[in-house]
Amino acid sequence: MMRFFDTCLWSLTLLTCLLSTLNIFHGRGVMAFHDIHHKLYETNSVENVKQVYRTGYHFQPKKNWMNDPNAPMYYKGFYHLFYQYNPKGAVWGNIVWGHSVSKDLINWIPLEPAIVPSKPFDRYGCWSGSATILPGDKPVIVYTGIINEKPEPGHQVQNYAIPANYSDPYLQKWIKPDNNPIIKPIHENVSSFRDPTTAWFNNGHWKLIVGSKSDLRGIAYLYRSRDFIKWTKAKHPFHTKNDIGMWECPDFYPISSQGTNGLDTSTLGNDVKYVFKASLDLTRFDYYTIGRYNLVKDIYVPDNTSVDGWAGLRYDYGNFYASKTFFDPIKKRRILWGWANESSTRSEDIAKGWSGIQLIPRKVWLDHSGHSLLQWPIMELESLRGQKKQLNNVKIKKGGTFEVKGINVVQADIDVTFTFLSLDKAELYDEKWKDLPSENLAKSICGIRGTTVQGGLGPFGLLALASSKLEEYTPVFFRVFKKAGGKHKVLFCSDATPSSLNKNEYKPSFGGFVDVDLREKKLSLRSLIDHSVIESFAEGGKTVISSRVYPTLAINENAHLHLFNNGSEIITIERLNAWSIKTAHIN
Ligand SMILES: *[C@@H]1O[C@H](CO)[C@@H](O)[C@H](O)[C@H]1NC(C)=O
Ligand SMILES: *[C@@H]1O[C@H](CO)[C@@H](O)[C@H](O)[C@H]1NC(C)=O
Ligand SMILES: *[C@@H]1O[C@H](CO)[C@@H](O)[C@H](O)[C@H]1NC(C)=O
Ligand SMILES: *[C@@H]1O[C@H](CO)[C@@H](O)[C@H](O)[C@H]1NC(C)=O
Ligand SMILES: *[C@H]1O[C@@H](CO)[C@H](O)[C@@H](O)[C@@H]1NC(C)=O
Repeated sequence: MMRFFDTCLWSLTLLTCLLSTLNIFHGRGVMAFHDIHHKLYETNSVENVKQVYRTGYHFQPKKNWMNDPNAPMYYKGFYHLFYQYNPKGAVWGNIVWGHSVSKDLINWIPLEPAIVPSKPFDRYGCWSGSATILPGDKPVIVYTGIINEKPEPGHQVQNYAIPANYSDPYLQKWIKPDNNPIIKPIHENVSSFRDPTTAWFNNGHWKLIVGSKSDLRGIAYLYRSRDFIKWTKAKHPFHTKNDIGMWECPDFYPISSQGTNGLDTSTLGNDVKYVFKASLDLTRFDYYTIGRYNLVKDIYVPDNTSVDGWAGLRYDYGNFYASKTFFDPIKKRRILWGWANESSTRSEDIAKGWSGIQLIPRKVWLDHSGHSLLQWPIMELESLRGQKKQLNNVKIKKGGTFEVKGINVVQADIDVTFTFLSLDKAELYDEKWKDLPSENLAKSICGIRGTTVQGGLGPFGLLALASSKLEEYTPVFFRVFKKAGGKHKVLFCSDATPSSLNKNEYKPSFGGFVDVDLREKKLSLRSLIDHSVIESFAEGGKTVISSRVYPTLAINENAHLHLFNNGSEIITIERLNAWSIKTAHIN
């Protein structure tokens, strides 16, 4: 019964409390409760049911299902975010374009859905798309319309929409002209032909790409237009790769090889490299390569330093999909939006009345190696920082933990630098691991070793959303390995396995490697914690992992935050800055 009281003391409503109690004692989903007390659930508004997992500063609609971010842009003083939205429920379906605007990318004003099925060319759905700002500050959206439910998942075409009133900075009304669709599949697979990108301009043409596949070949088709209305398919795909599956939500943009500023999508130049990203339908991760744009052939060619395939670089090694970038002309940066789906069950999502969040927008730029990207939460987030806790030079021995107190640990921003005296104790990298599937190598090792197998240099890091007796916690940590030949390999994990006593949730041990020079004997970590999401950035954003977690005990005042070390090398918290993050005004 102790648990009952722990859980219930802070409870928003008795119902919330009963729901979590049922979870604890029966290890069953909320649905069990829902089944038995159907009436009770129905008479309560969504606002009262199971809202402990709603985020305080991550974007989400008031209720219902959300997936891909669409057409992010800046227009006349406002940032716009559109998103795939089901206005009728907490599961995927009835897709329209939800719409919100913001002055700072953190606080959002909700508007009416901007694009909804209404015409023959989008009657069965308005799926993902992108915005392009045409000369004269004229935004245009290109999106995928579903014209028939068959063949599954729907017959897809590309349409455009323009603002009804360019003087309205909210861009509330959009017109879908009758000369749509502007791009139709001819030889392409009609049910795998979607998600047009932002267009770029060169050689007298607008160009955009559409994601597709043929059998297992991922394909980005290139289309060209002089007037944005009449589009012609290029002879060669812009990029293609076999044995990979459908490319959803492709994204293509230039990136400066110097500095952290972003570039407008149409920028070409000597100091410019390019990023190509695809969301892989089969693995459900966003992969990117860094490469060149061959202007003669009008094709993208990844650098030989970028792995092009399932084992390639990911923006994020956790819950992160269908991302999209845009160029912010005000702060001259490129900003990345990504969707994090729920790791709870469908019936739990229905019971809580919502599903899906957008992660904090990230600034992206090229690492000085030129081989990978760096990502960092936009600086505007810092305006929500409240109470602060600082630590310096705290040493943690093997098996030790150190609790960070004095901030609101369920809505927090933690920035910490770990140091150690030597690399000598790093544990040996097991050569047998070469037999693990390469696209999931880091994740597998995080799962095999976790935090409970004690190591040499690591595991060390944070125990986020921890309950008082560590019945639940989400560790975010490093483990350093020594390979034959003396090279080191740094593993970064965000392990949802111990995060919740609820047995129904998806609790993966997400992981990625961090390409870092350890000569300074330092590793840094920043984590954004927000009730049911933990977004973690290793080494200034070289490797990022977002995890969705649903503790049953470690909620609100009952949650704790610890630093820990489970390796024989003593770890020093050289510096820790931690802040409570205030609740943003979101929709
Ligand atoms: C267009 O938007 C402006 C600014 O919001 C508004 O003043 C004007 O009335 C709108 N025009 C129409 C035709 O709705
Ligand atoms: C076309 O796409 C559909 C939907 O994913 C798939 O079932 C079908 O096999 C695809 N056809 C080819 C030739 O790839
Ligand atoms: C990779 O490409 C660079 C030039 O872009 C070239 O100098 C280098 O030899 C290539 N490496 C391999 C292994 O092909
Ligand atoms: C550290 O390792 C010990 C021994 O395996 C284990 O009991 C303990 O739970 C570990 N600590 C963490 C935070 O996982
Ligand atoms: C998010 O949910 C989990 C658990 O159901 C699935 O395993 C993932 O594939 C899914 N991710 C996406 C991008 O849909």
